[in-house]
Amino acid sequence: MKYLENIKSPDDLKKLDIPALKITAQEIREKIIDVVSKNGGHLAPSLGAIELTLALHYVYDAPKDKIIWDVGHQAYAHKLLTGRLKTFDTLRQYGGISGFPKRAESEYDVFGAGHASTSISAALGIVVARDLKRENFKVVAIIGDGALTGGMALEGLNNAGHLEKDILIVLNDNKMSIAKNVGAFRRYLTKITSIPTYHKLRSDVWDLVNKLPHTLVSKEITELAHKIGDGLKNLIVPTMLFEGLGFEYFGPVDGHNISDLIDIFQKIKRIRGPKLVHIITKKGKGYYPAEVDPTHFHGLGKFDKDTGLSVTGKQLPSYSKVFGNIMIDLAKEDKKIVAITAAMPAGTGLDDFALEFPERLFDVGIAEQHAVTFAAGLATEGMKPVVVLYSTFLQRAYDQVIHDVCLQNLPVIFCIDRAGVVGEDGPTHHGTFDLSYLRPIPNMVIMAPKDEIEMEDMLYTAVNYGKGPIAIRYPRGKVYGLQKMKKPNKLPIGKSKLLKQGKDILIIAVGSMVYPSLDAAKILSERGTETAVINARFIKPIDEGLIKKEIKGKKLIITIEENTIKAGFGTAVLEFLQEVNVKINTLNIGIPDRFIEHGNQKLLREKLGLTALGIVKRVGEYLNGRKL
Ligand SMILES: Cc1ncc(C[n+]2csc(CCOP(=O)(O)OP(=O)(O)O)c2C)c(N)n1
Repeated sequence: MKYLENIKSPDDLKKLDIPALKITAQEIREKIIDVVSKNGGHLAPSLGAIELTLALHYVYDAPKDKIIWDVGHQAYAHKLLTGRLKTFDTLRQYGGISGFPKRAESEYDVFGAGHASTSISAALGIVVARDLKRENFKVVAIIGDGALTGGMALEGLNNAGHLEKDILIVLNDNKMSIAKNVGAFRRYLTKITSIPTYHKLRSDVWDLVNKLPHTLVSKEITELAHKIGDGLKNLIVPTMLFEGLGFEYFGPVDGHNISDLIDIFQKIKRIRGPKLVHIITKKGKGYYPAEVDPTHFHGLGKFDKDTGLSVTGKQLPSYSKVFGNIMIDLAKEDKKIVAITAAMPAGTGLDDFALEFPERLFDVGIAEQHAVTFAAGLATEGMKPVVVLYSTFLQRAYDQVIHDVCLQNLPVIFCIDRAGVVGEDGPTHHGTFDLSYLRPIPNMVIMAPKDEIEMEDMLYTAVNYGKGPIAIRYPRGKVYGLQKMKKPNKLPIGKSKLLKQGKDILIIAVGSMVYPSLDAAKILSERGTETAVINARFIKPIDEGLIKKEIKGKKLIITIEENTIKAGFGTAVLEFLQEVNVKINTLNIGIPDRFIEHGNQKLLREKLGLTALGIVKRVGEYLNGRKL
């Protein structure tokens, strides 16, 4: 390493010339590939944003100037240039640095991220605060073409164009979301990147303006340049969306050409008002396997950096994959089934479904809110819409779930992937709230399967339910590898299943916690505490009949769920016990009332006590602490 190791802060970067910056870019690339190959992470987005990051930190003066990342999965170079080279090896590991910008981690991480489409709104808030406080610094929001498909980004653009404040938005356009980016916006971006004549003429005009001394760039001259630009534009392009919204549009610029990027940022720094620079980048830039397959290398686990091949353990499929296969089987039988994904066909296991039923798979972009209301519309016409979202991203569409689906009691099927702790992506991505946020909504039915066979039964039940909204939540990770022996069964709504009898204590377990509970019950029973286990299956409605029957004579009722302990399944059981006025010892196990850090999924579950031994320990502590 020639330059990178001497860059302690962006100030050190400013001493380098263009050839040195190019070498630094290469060093950053190598470091990122090396660490991500060992720790997993978001490789392709970060590789595509290296030159952009160098140019931004070269021209702007962070942390005084504020650089705000969207999603933040492309910010590895930013971390390396802002004092985190030494800790970068710990990326995404428990106790190590986060895979996303995190305010607590660095003063350079101005705004935490993980979910898409937030950067413009956050940056605009900072801009308005700056102006109200009469402070003087620059604010830059970076957003990808994928994240721009999110409604919130458009709300931010709308507001920023209206307020006419001094803000720069960098649109990092690599034509990719995680999958290929889709939508009318995408089409528009392609259109404007393919009219070079206009952009060339236009940038000549701006070049001229920029050649004038700073003091001479008056409002009048800027306006004149606008007018010339507009005249050219009207000759060549019918509409310019960003300009129509009040942004000065610059670009398209080659996002891997450091000197061009520095040049344009230096010029733009002198122009006040809302500006948007459109840069064109290649996802995975500089690492051949990632350039060829940017979707796979978007975010991945360990891999061999020489070959690009994943280093995988046991070859069991994931819940998402099994889910996708079940969807195909069900859709073959039932033409009304359609699937909706918000920019995640591969992550949700729907990529094969997309091949099999291209006209029945709707990738709506990063638009969870729209996905839900779009599904509601489909349901009013008798279709069977299956909305497949990660638990953490469904949070975005809460009002749509309540107002558009549940209030109208529409039969939308929610398949909620990545429920529970997800691992290295950390608190922005853990799916630890869905049971709590869905449970209070009237009409909603919520299920959680203990394994892949039950997931099939639940999906079959859901698509044949038809009476209203119904949700299935399942975890990130591999299935158990069980043999499918039968056709799927329709489950009676709200019925749990007693899996093991025992006279002393009762565990009622939800989804991913059922097998650990059975193991715990075995250990407890061997130690003399006979433990019964119920597989809850339904979080709403709960099986009041079975609970009432099975609590009889028990010394302790335990609930366990991979969800926050607040307002989750355990609370539902407590509410029921209170309703029927039963006084009994209860222990609710789940995720404590705090945001859970990043780290290996298995390790996190161990630390949270969401394992068989964890359950045994908690029960032991409880029994020792109380006289039952
Ligand atoms: C609200 C939300 N939905 C979905 C995701 C999952 N996600 C992470 S990155 C990404 C694609 C972002 O594409 P883009 O903004 O173009 O950045 P790129 O990865 O191409 O650099 C998606 C869909 C998310 N982070 N947030």
